[in-house]
Amino acid sequence: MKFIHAADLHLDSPFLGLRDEAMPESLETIIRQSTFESAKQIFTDAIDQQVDFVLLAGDLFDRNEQSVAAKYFLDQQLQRLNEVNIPVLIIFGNHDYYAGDIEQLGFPANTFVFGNQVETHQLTLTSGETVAISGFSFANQWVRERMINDYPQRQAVDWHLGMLHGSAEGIHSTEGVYAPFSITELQAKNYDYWALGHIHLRQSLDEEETINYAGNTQGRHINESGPKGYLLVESKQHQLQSSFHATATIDWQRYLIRATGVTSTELINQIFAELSEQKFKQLQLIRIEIAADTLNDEQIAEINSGQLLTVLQQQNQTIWQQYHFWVTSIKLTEVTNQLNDTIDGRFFTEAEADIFTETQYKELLQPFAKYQFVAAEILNDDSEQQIHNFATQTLVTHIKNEGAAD
Ligand SMILES: [Mn+2]
Repeated sequence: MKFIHAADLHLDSPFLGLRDEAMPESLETIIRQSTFESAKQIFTDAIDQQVDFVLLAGDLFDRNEQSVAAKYFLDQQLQRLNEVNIPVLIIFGNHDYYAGDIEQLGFPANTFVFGNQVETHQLTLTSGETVAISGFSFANQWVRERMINDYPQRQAVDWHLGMLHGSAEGIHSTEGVYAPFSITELQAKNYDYWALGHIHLRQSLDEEETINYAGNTQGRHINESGPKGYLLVESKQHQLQSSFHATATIDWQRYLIRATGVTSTELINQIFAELSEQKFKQLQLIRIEIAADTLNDEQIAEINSGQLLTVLQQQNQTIWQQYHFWVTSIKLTEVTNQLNDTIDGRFFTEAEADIFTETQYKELLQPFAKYQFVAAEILNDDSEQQIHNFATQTLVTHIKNEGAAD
């Protein structure tokens, strides 16, 4: 038996937070196409590798109002596999929940979509082996029940696999808690493999690596960096072995700079010199992080006002195709040390603990959070840290200027 396990394709993700005036149109197109390109490679590999079947564990679409582009794309890809008789099994997740008639989706004959209750679909492989696959699709965005309770015990087949889009307890993630389960509950079913979806960071939950989150297929922001793709699962003497295959066309990364010059021109030149030296093979979307203690006040002000980024990106427009990188943002890091130097550190720490609470932060941003694309940008750990850094830096600048006036 050989199959592909992929999840969280998020086809046609809009990459809303990324667009700015400076970004060249051709780059924007590449980014916009990236979720499609990665998915297409997975289907191509399925054909080339002659897998027995493909499991797609939820969030195929980025949102439940599926774009025509995403639907058209998926239809085409399913059709490619239909032509070579490779079955595709789909569950829908919290982003692409579906409660309608599955027939209405118009998928080709090779495609099986699980309904909103846990059900088991059986396949017989060309080798004669029998495979049972249990799963369910989200009917709405908010499935909070322990759906794991409805999964049957292992059946009398050669292989029994589970597909589940949901949250493993004890795993930290920024994705919400849906259809929760424990590893013990999964193991109690005695299945041979669990194809999980929902958490975008690829990981195995057991030592044998048969309970896996495949992770998403294309990183969509700085917190989804690193290689993204699918798991190829193969049987060797009735043991299953999974291996990761990268398909994403774009990667994200933080790049730390310690400034060596004193002017903004020197800083910009340094950033380009260091990034060009990396000789990236794949397109990188880069967040520059500059150690604040290596900068002077003027440079800090030029970064905070966004001026440095604007000039940097204008330059970046002319070389991104040659060096395969685009700088999306510039942030300051290591700012608290400076603050401790300037005022009583203990006093600041106490005030900080009162003000920078998660509750305060969420309350402050709540009015904006009703727009889903805004919520996705601001209500995560990372932006909280950014705002924190920015506020700290602003405070440092103010205090320093106060001191200078005396
Ligand atoms: Mn997802």
